[in-house]
Amino acid sequence: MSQLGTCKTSHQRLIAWVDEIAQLCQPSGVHWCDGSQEEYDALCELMVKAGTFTKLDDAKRPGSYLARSHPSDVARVEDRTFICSKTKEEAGPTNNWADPAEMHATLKDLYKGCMAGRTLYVIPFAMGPLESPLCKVGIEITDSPYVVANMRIMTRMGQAVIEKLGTDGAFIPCVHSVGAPLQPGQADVPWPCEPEPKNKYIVHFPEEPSIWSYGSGYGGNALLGKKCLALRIASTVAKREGWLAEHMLILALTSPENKTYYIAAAFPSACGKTNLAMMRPTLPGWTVRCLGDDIAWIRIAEDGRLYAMNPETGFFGVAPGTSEQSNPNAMASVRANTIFTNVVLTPDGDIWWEDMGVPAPASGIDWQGNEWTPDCGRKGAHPNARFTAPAAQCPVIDPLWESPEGVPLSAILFGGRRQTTIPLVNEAFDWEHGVFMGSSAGSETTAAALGKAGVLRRDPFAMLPFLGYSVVEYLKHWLALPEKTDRSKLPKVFFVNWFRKSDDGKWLWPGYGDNSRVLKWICERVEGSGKAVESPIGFLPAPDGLDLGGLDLPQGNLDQLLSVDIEGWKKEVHDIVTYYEKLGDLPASLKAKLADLEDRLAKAS
Ligand code: SAT
Ligand code: MN
Repeated sequence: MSQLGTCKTSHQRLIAWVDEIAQLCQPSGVHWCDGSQEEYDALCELMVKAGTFTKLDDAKRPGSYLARSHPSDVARVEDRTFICSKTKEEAGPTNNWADPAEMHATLKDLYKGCMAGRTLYVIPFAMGPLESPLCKVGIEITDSPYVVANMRIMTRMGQAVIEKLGTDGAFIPCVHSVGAPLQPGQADVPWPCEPEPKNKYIVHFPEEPSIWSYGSGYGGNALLGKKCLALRIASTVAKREGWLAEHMLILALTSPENKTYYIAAAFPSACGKTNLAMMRPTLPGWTVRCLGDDIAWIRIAEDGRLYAMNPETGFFGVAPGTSEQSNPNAMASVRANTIFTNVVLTPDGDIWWEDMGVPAPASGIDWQGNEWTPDCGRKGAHPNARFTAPAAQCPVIDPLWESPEGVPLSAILFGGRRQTTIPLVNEAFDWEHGVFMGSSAGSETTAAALGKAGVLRRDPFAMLPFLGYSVVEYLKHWLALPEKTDRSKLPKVFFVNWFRKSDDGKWLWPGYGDNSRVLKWICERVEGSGKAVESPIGFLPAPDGLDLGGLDLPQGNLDQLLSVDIEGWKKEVHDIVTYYEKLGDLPASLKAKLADLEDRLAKAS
């Protein structure tokens, strides 16, 4: 087996593990990644030759590439995602559980010779700044150069991580294969994968811990630092060690008085975390800076407050819908050095997607590699098409985004896509009520996971697909925070919904930069000055509570956005009751919050 790459380690356990996986997977060579620009460039060139990457025009999109996936491999596969804890109870009522010994046996067969004809890449990566108290090191083995290139953008990767490990540092082993071995002489395809859904596996062994992913090369299925390590495995470690690994953006909001508030927000995939995280406020004098758009690791610091840190170094954002209007800072972030996956290639060597805010090219090549015109009746980009861009390229990246300690949170937001019932914003009565709000959050499904889009599903804390252990234990962990710190130091909790529609299907709220109006009210509530009214579901902005200056919003829209639809909420409660029953043995305090809500709604009608 040939040995490639310049990365050097004297970590014997690591060397032995890589040997063992190489013996199992039988690659044609092993490449230890050093994370350098030269290595990145060489891999990109290799992928251009293989047809995986198309180099974009250097004048239009410097240092950037387009990849097209196999049509079967376009999103996370939740029903092929497994948590293999010792017992089914530990995985809880919302996860696919499989017996660890049986799963190991299945995987051993699957991985036998699975890298034949391919190079095995060893990716040393860190989630979190290397000096952070929460930093975790993973080693991803993969046979996909596309994964290596994406991991270099999304994580701190290469020689520095090997140095941090030294001769015996701890690492989380992550094994990934596209599951497409090559017979001698067999030609490769641009996007190798295992097209059969039932042969894909995204497997977590939380006790070891280790991660095994087979058959997909796309996003969270394959970039194992992201959902697999930084959420599923990290959530189990966090529970044990007393911190939180959350599916949250982190932003800094600065007022005209120059006071900065740090806010974390949990929304499900493809519900606008990236847009909110780097929003350009329409309110004069307010600025938003971005610390992260997807994942927050949160710990209680010495001063008793919750500090949040982004473990990633890039954005893996949804392309369609991203425009100068919806997210100018994302558009600036992807101007160069970006990998685009499943978008349209334009005749002048640039990219395009639906709702990009610029006219569609007269013709192009769609995400499946076919000739495409705007009137052909097909979408040019896949709805879950993505850009992978370095966070450092974001014009409003916060100066503290790489702070090892993280930033102190003033507020936590939950939200989702809800066309009806849920108001624009409401504030929890107290911490436990906030946890109740997070636990019962619902959202209409999106293209980020395979399956039907637009169906309402409960997604507690936007963590349903990302929890490494039982949701019941997870909710207890959140409820226990006031025992670990002074209650008054905890962030205030809010629920937001930018996605309300009128009966005739029109958006009631403009969203995007105008969401700064909601954030301003949230800051005022944190300060104790915001005007609010008490309602059965929490505190709502008073009729004159939101700063709507310069916004031409019909009064009827505002009334719907800020009122409690009692009948709608009764249905909501009914749905939550059914969901809670499915979850089983939930903490009494949460059930009490649900009963209180039911009482208040009954009294209000
Ligand atoms: O594919 S990812 O899991 O990385 C994106 C998402 O669903 O949030
Ligand atoms: Mn996400």
